Amino acid sequence: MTKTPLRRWAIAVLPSAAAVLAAAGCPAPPPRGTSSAVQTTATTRATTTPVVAPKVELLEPEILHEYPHDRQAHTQGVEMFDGVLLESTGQVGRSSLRATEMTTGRVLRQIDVPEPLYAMGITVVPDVGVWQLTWRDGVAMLRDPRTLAEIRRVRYGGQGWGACFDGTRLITSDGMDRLIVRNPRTFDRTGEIRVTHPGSNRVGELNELECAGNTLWANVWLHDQVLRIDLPTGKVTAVADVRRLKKIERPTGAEDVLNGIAALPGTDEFLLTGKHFGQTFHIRWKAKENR
Ligand SMILES: [Ca+2]
Repeated sequence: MTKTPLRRWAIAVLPSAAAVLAAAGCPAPPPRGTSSAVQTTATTRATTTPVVAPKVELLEPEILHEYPHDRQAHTQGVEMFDGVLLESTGQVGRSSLRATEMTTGRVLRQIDVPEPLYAMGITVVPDVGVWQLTWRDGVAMLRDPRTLAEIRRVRYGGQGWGACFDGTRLITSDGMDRLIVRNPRTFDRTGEIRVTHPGSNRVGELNELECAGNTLWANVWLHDQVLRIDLPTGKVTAVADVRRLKKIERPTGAEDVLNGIAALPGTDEFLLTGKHFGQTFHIRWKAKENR
């Protein structure tokens, strides 16, 4: 999309060398001039009060299958519902909500979102409907997840980027370093979760979301990264490098980036796709290999 971010900050979510060492359990050397007595005391304290360094895993996708995806789709969010892949597409005049067949990409149903609205992320709240956000229009649409028909609209402040439902709470992103918590029935804002990374003070531009239990997956806009975030604490617990998918896709536009994450219920597998991608990748995460 032609987004102009509220803030442009360099995102450095890969852990620092110190964090990597800490994550690997390597103790930092004592400061110069530290006496052996102090070291002994520190060691004793460390024994009685262990400090566990937060571990940030480095992941990458293991591709299991590739399915066709509409290259015309300016993907803003995907989610599985009742065996079909729901997809929201953006841009004014080209926004839509679609129900597609996962393995063929065939569009089973589609509702176009009229101008001037710019559709963004989606998520299904069972027995309520599918919420579809808009970017800067201040409108969220509640739709029937089967017919895709609009049920009602609500107004909200700020921008809308991604959305997911964690079983209790509706969670949305607005391109910053926070997750906004909302009432899943009314869309009313009830709080927020600040996202932090143990190895970096820079996390931002969180975009498409996917909830899976206490874990939330979020891609970082324009950065070929997917973050795994612990919902109770807001801490980043893994950084996934998805540059491999771009090498396969060979995108022609600068904004043709990964922007679709859907968990496959009952598995540890996901679907990943993006703006104007020709494929939807069926993946599971694995430890990143050193190449
Ligand atoms: Ca999603």
